[in-house]
Amino acid sequence: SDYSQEPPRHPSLRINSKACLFPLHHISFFAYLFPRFVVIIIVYDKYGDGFAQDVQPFNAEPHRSDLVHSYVTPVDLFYKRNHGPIPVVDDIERYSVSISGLVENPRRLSMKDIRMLPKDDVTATLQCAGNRRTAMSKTRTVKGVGWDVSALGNAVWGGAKLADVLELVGIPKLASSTKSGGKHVEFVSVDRCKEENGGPYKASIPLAQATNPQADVLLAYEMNGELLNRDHGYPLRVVVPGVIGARSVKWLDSINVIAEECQGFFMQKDYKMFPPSVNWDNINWSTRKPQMDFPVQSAICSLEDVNVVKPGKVTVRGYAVSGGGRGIERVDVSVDGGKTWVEASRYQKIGTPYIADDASSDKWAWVLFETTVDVSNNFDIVAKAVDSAANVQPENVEDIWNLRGILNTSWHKVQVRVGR
Ligand code: MTE
Ligand code: MO
Repeated sequence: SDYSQEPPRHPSLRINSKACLFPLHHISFFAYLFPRFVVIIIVYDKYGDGFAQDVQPFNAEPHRSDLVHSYVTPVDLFYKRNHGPIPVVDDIERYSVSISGLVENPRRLSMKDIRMLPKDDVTATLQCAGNRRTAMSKTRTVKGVGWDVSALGNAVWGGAKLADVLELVGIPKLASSTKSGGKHVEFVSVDRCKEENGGPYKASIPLAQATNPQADVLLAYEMNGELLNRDHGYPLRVVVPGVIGARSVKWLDSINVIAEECQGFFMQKDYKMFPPSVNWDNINWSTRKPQMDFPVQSAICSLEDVNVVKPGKVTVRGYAVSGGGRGIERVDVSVDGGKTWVEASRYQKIGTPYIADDASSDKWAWVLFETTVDVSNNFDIVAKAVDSAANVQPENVEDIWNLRGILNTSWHKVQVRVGR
């Protein structure tokens, strides 16, 4: 197959590249019509996420109603999040991943070497920390790509366990440090982004997680049983289950075992959770840790933000997922804006009830939920999930507002208006 070609992208994907607002080829036209507008655009870009890159980086999410048609999200519908142009790795014979840093036996692994290790299939939901950001920005402006509720997807990732890969360089399973003082595993990509001043995208996880076979961290070369395509990291990506998507580095180039966590932009100057009082004038990035586990989340996908329906039965269907391998214990649905609740049914395999922490449940994966409600007058439908550690979603987005607009896990509310 020709990997210089763009992979199949479902035509219904909503493209979120902020840049699309002002594609470069329109500027001369704008300049001609409204010279002042150009000044506005330039000021906008000073703060923006790369309008000058035209339609790069490519960011897209499916429509929410498409998301819950299947437990496993089809690859062409899966959200796509990039910080720079999508790289083309076409010479697979020459491709290799170097593993070095604070290790006994640094090595370079070819795809052949990686495929020789036992293959693992892990069903895991990947969720962008910015999922549901658009709703958060309605309270107070935040900085970042606007997402509805679909900046996540559930896939079956196939690849080698990172714990097995690290054994090849002399790091045993369940190690929390190496002899030479390595405590973190850094993943460096092939792609280049402006936030790293033209350097590669990178992130790290603790060595203890990387070497724990139960943590299921993968170097994945398959997605839903197909060869990983280049939107999702061909030829090889990291998948860190239960953790915000930003740590699952695509187009892996090298692995460094290091003493301190990765000092890259996306670990140190982004993807951190700040309290609502912190703004761009008083922010001190070093006061917070990089976000890792995802908190409990859910959203209604069978309804829009505002719906006009006929009186009668309405199906409420959506997803619920938590980080850190915490399963979903319960999903509550309210038709009176959160005064009273009913419990929705949950499933992972269609037709089979989901039981949290059942040996057959996919602990890194979402559950879909469904319930039917009677609609006779106007009301708000709300969903909230409870995870296996009894964590509950917060009610109000105001309480968790943060300047980067991450981790909006507030109760998901939609309006239903009765029409004829
Ligand atoms: N890896 C690289 N190399 N470059 C990136 O821009 N984006 C990250 C992560 N890995 C990114 C990356 C973010 S923020 C997310 S949410 C996921 O990839 C998105 O993965 P997907 O595009 O396969 O859905
Ligand atoms: Mo993300």
